[in-house]
Amino acid sequence: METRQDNKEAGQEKKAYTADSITVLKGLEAVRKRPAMYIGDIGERGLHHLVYEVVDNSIDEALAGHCNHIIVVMHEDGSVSVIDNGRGIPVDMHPEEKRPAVEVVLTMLHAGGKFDKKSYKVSGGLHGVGVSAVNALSEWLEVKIKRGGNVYTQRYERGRPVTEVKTVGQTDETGTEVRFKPDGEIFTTLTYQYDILLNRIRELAFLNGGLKIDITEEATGKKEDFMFEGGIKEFVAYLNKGKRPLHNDIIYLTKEENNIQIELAMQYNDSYLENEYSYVNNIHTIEGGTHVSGFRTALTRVINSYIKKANMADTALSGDDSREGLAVIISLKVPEPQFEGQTKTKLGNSKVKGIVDSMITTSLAQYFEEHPQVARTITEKCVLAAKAREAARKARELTRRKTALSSGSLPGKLADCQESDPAKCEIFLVEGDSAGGSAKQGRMREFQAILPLRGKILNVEKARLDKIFANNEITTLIAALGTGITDEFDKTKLRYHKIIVMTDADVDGSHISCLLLTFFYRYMRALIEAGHVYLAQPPLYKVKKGKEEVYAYNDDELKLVLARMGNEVNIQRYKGLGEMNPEQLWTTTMSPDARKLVKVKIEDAIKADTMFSTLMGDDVEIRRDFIFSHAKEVKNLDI
Ligand code: 0RA
Repeated sequence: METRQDNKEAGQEKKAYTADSITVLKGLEAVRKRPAMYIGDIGERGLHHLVYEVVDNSIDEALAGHCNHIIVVMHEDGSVSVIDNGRGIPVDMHPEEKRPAVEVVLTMLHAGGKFDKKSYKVSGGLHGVGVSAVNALSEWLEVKIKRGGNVYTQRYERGRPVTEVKTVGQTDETGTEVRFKPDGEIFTTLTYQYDILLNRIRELAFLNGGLKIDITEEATGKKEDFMFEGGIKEFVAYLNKGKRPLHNDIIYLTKEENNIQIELAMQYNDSYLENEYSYVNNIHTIEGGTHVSGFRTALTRVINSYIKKANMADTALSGDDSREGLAVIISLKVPEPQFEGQTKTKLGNSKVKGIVDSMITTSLAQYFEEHPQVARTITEKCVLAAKAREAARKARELTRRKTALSSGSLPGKLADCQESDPAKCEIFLVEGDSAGGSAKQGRMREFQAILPLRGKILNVEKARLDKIFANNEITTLIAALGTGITDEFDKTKLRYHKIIVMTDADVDGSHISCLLLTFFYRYMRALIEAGHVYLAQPPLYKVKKGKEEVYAYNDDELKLVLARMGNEVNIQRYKGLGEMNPEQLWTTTMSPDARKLVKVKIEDAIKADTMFSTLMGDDVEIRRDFIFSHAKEVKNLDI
């Protein structure tokens, strides 16, 4: 094992191998041994997380008021630079550690906490592990600091310093530049995706109004810079882009109380679904939490009290009614956030609910008073939503009598399985009647059910409940699954514990998968959370040589197969499931022994949903990338 002393061969001054530095190495060693514990995973997500971690440090510097520009550069060698114009990490001797402060910051876990500035850092969990974790997981890392008139550099390899802190020049600027190359010994993929970084950077720029963030990809010359003077107000405008806002003014409320900073921006549009994004310390709280429930309670209360005062309705509105067509961003800065839930993205601090509730109640009521026209428009929309909900309930009762939503009889198109224990049952949602036919012939009827879905499925983003209940494909699906939806939804009635979406590996197929995921996310979210929803992975190619037939599920696999089988092979590219006969469909895609399934995670569903909302618009390419990039993810394979 390489030690600090070994470095003297590389021209380094010999340093005492003190107890302290042993502790340091042990800390970084722990990160290298269990990287997933520190950065989530060692795949694409963890890889990108390294960048966020370094950017977070620069954002902290910005939050402290010392930095207004951050630059992210994706280099051709696979390394990434994060450059800021903050104060620069201190380089003077750390009195206790007897090493330059920068070395302490880069080699000690949570060293940031030793300085006064990390009050908004997240303790544990996803973020806030510190730049030292990035250092530990990098093949190399170089830091360049401009501070006190000088330019300093230092290099690390796999977390260990391999040079001293050197003075390399003079400057009158200040700032920090961290360039690192993720370690191939740790990560299963080393390729950064411009779009993934871009989306997070845009989000960070929205959340930190006035901060300029640039991103450049050297290999392609792609470049984008963001600066939103209006912060989350502009975020809401962005969410409502392409929709028709009901009022021009974007409501913006902010307050600081008990060291908790609350910021909220909202605007209604004429659609039927809500777009609610919540953040705590710049972390997307996907699962919501106390801040979100505080906001929702307050919003419903203020709207109901307005409606009552104005005599606009006889009965009180539900929370759903008050949020129909609402685009809202809630962003909090909380000193010691507790994150809970499956993905550790649910805020747990109980006192936050009351603080947010009372802050929103007071300021929104005041806003309504000062903007009577806006208040009127919003509350009228909510009253309409309540009426529509009532109409939907009636439509649903009608549908129920007509189809068999709850009578226990199943739709005719469904080829059900014989097994009655849901835990052993699977249902394949298959695109098109012809593939549906093959699937019916190829399946194991003991435990596999087939539901062919024809044509375009209703985009639930654009439809109100009464329309949803009038859509054949959707009602069939609901009837087959057995759970019901909305207030009737009952997870325990689920008839199949594996719901497998099986579509062609083309643009239309991705589109249908996304629509289905959007539907599950909006109306059967608990099924995704419980891990019941999967994407089937049909092969893209069949390679034949003589009698040998091999399937390849993506281009990388095809390359491997071709390398092994050599020349004179016959390659068939599958354009759709329909090109496979029942037996091939079984062996490649349906048989539990051979198939690859990707379990849909809540974030995936959110992404699918978002694509139909606004963040990605109607860009088919991105949708396809989404499905295909997930098809490559190996770690969630359930074979
Ligand atoms: C410790 C103390 C100070 C600043 C920083 C760390 C710091 C860290 C990073 C990481 C990326 N960019 C950064 N910028 C600053 C305070 C320094 C002072 O008091 O002058």
